[in-house]
Amino acid sequence: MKNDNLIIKGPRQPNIPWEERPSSCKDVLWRYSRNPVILRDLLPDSNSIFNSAVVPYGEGFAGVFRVDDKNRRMTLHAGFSKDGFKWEICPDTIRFEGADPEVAEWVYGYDPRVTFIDDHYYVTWCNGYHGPTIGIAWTDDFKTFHQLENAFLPYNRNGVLFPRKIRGRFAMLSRPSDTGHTAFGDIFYSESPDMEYWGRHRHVMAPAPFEVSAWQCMKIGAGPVPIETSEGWLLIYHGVLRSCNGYVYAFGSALLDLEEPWKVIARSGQYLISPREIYELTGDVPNVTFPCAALHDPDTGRIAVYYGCADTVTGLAFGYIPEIVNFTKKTSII
Ligand code: BMA
Repeated sequence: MKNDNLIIKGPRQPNIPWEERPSSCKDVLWRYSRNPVILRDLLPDSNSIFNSAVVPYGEGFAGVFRVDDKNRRMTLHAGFSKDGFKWEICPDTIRFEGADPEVAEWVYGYDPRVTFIDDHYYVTWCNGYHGPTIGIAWTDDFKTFHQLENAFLPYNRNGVLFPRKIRGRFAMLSRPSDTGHTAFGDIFYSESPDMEYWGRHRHVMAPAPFEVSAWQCMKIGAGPVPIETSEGWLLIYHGVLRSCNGYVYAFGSALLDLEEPWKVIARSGQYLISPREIYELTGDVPNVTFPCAALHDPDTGRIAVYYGCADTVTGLAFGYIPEIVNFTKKTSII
């Protein structure tokens, strides 16, 4: 591993899913040889399982999964795994408790993220309330989920919490948008004293100019929970290219200032992963790689990224954080 001086924060996780880089591979991230790791029909009624979030939990891992059912409704399910490869996903949808009745009515939910902050697991997801916005709930056991207020007015997507308070407040990235598959989208930063009232909004990043980095030229959105390093918050984010044959979703990386995360230190001009394998190129929505979670081990620098493939199945990719940090700086377009 290069960049031996990098300090990576977070609890030790020597048991994250892992496979070494194949000798033939020169890429910064490499795919799990047995992808997809979660198949579309893991549940009897599932049409697809993708864009999902996992975290270390107990002796193994837990997560919140985006399951589109055979009515093609977008639902959220809890799941558990001993090794991060083989998942047991609960057949019943998550029932959120405790919210004000006005926001508690379930319409749809998708693209969850899970963040452990202080002593709770917080779930954020794209929540239907007169259009998509960011729902928030917390859980301690992935059985009972306590729903809070939606963070923002619609329309908003890709709400991702930082894993600790910043300058004394909860912090979140999000992507204001509109009701459809918009042809625009910048990442913003917001903070909250209590997980309910969000403000002090700051602009983080806009899509890149087409001639500079085309994979991220139409819209961008935060992916997994940012990882704290001595060089800044490592953010993996998706970007969209509009091709003559439709949208292409790839992902790359950025480094954000630790105390003022709306300040971008570096931003990869190259993608880390772009659709290439058959399960990324073909499915309900072709040409989509969409990361929503990553597990990492600070001691070894290993990272395992979970990403949705073609809006149908879930894939895993592996890498070393110091190499991703170097790549971000080396290919930076800032
Ligand atoms: C985005 C979201 C994602 C989806 C992607 C590609 O706008 O809806 O859930 O993976 O489009 O269809």
